[in-house]
Amino acid sequence: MCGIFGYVNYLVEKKRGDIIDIIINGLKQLEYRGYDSAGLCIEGDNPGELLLYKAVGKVALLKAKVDAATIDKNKTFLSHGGMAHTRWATHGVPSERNCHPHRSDKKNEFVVVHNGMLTNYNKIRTYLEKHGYVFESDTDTEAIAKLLKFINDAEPNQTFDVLLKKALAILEGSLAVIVKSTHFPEALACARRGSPLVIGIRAQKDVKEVPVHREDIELVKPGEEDKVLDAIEARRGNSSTNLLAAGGTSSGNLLAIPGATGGISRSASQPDLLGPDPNLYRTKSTMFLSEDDQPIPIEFFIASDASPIVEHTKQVIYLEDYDVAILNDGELHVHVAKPKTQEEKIKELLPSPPPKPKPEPKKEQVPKGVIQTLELEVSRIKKGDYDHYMKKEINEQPDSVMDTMRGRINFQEHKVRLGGLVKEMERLKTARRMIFIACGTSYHSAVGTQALFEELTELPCTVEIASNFLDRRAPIFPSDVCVFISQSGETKDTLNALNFCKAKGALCVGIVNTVGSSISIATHCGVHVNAGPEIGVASTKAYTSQFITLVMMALVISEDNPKKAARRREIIDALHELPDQVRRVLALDIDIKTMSAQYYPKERNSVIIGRGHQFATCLEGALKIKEITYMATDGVQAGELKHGPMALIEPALGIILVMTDNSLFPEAESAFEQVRARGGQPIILCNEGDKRIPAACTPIGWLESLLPPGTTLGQKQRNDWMGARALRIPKTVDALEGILTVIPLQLMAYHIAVNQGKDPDNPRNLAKSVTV
Ligand code: UD2
Ligand code: GLU
Repeated sequence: MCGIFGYVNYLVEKKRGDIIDIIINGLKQLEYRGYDSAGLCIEGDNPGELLLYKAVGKVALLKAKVDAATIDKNKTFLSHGGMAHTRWATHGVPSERNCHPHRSDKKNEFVVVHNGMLTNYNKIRTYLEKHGYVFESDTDTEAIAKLLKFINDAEPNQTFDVLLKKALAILEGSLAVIVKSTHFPEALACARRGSPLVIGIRAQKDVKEVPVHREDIELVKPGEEDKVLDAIEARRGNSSTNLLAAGGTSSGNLLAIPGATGGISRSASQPDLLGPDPNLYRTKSTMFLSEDDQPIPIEFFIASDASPIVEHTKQVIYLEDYDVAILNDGELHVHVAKPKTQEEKIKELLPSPPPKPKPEPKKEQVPKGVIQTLELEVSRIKKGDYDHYMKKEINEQPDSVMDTMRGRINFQEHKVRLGGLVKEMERLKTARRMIFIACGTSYHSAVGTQALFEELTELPCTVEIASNFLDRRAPIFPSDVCVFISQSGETKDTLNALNFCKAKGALCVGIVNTVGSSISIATHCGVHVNAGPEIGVASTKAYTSQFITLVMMALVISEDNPKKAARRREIIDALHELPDQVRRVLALDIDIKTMSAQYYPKERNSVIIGRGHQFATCLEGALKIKEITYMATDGVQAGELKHGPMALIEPALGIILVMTDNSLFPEAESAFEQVRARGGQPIILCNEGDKRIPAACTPIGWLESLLPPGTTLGQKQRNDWMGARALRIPKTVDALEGILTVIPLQLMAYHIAVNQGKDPDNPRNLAKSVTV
């Protein structure tokens, strides 16, 4: 995740210094999205000239660099387009070399800022390098700039939107981009697929809608990049016309965009710009003209979220996935460049049904192309619809778990590839034992995957708390693999343990979220978990991503063992389902909120009980509750109940019992009986549809939803149901249950803290990364 900001003024005279201020101020407000490095692109003194500035670290350092630059800050521009980026590295360490904007060549023919991750950029890079394109950074982003130039070199004179759409069809992964080009000196192009982008509009006239063009595209199939690039290369020198606009839709042309109209015109008003789809929301091209048909002065603000835009304008348009927006000559045109879904393709083959009346758009749906008015406060926008970063990050998990697996798992072929481990695979596969070393939440991710490592690698696997490991100066040998897990990659105890193990000759592997962090650099090899920046002090999405990374690592190390093939397949299939299942778990939020209020109106000691794969969830859930609610909470191994913790059980104790559907269910059931026999009133965490869960374990919210409209449960009935409740989550393979079972506990901790008036983002006495 990173922040991108763009600013365009058209017929609004601005000094260069003012333009820089607008862009830098905008970028500063996006710094929470990443601050590895910052960069800026503005127009130079000569037509088509672009100036780039870059600095490692925060936006303030970029500002200092631009302030010191010998450029005329008083030069005025009637029209100008500039853009900037604050980076959270995913590809290539934080450094000036990897800082955005990235360019196609020394002449800056195409300059790009990008938020997201491309998974096939290496293939594109290799191809382009073979064809003489010289890369200057280690980033994935640079491939976009080089690819645009490659397409343009092969077929010059294409419109900006067509060029961008062709590049997007080849690129795989997530992106939000802004592109500037010397070939389109007055234009700025942006596109979104998977990462957010919003455009603010400030004009002297009330612009209510913008033109939308629909063009279907065919995405290049994975593995066919070279074929498509060859096809483009073959056109080099052949034609100076735009094959696409000329209707080149031969089946061999994977980039064909049937019905494309060739994009926007460089003149301000051209009536026939709209794409061929008659059902799309339409606007008149006069929308950017005054009553006497003159172009209106206008400014556009493009950003990763609306927070830096609201101070300039409240009129915004949110781009959707597959949108390409072209800002040119004071106009904004949105091109919807979408691949057809299987369903749409099938529909086309069927005889057309009688036309249905067009459904009214739902109240909350904004028709495409319509400009919305922001009514939110800035602080709210940064956190999206959430009051706290913690809640936002919990809710980001369907995406973050996907990002962790992106480009690493081939679900069709049941193959996992962790690029970061390839060079040490031999040592990993021949290790004598594996030791996982970490602190806090990261430690729990190792506890949660220890059993799977033991099962798949058939090696002794131990899990260590870094400080305790160091206290003991435990024996370490060159045949050991030591795995260091840390969200920030800066955790001091973990780093010290790493130095200790390195000195003993062990292979040191890092599992970190932050590219370029000390642990990432000091380890021999490792895997970035790619969960995106985590701001909430209590780790949530980093935990589930660490968990998945460790699962993938176990799958990779055991790939040669035929005895494990079926199990590996089962797990890979289950990983495929995971993002959607995470979404379903998040839908329990309302029940969890109600339960938290009923169960924890005020402070109450708690235990979370489970066993097997679930023990890590108990530890991590208890840590979440401790961290942000300050209630004494313990994660208890169900097998240990009778060896002490049972003494705590009484009606006043908060109890959460994990009873998921796996081979240890009978043991969990026995723990339930023991707890109930002593008056305990547990909340049960179990699987959807599991009929063995006692009938009384039903969430009140669900029960109430069954009542006739207008009726509610009486207090007595409520109390009767209070004894035990169940939260039902989707079923997955046992080794992955910990990812789904932890989420209700993250939500529970969050709601308890909020109910009790505590700030979950700033728990007392804690800091995000412990570097001392
Ligand atoms: C890497 C590259 C990516 C691209 C891709 C091609 C980065 C951040 N990622 O993504 O640019 O080349 O490969 O497939 O540049 N590492 C450590 N310790 C750690 C974490 C990582 O040494 O704690 C090393 C790792 O061994 C590798 C590099 O950092 O050499 C990148 O790791 P990754 O997990 O980002 O690797 P991958 O293949 O997903
Ligand atoms: N993948 C790009 C990079 O590493 C963009 C990352 C971001 O979204 O900040 O530079």
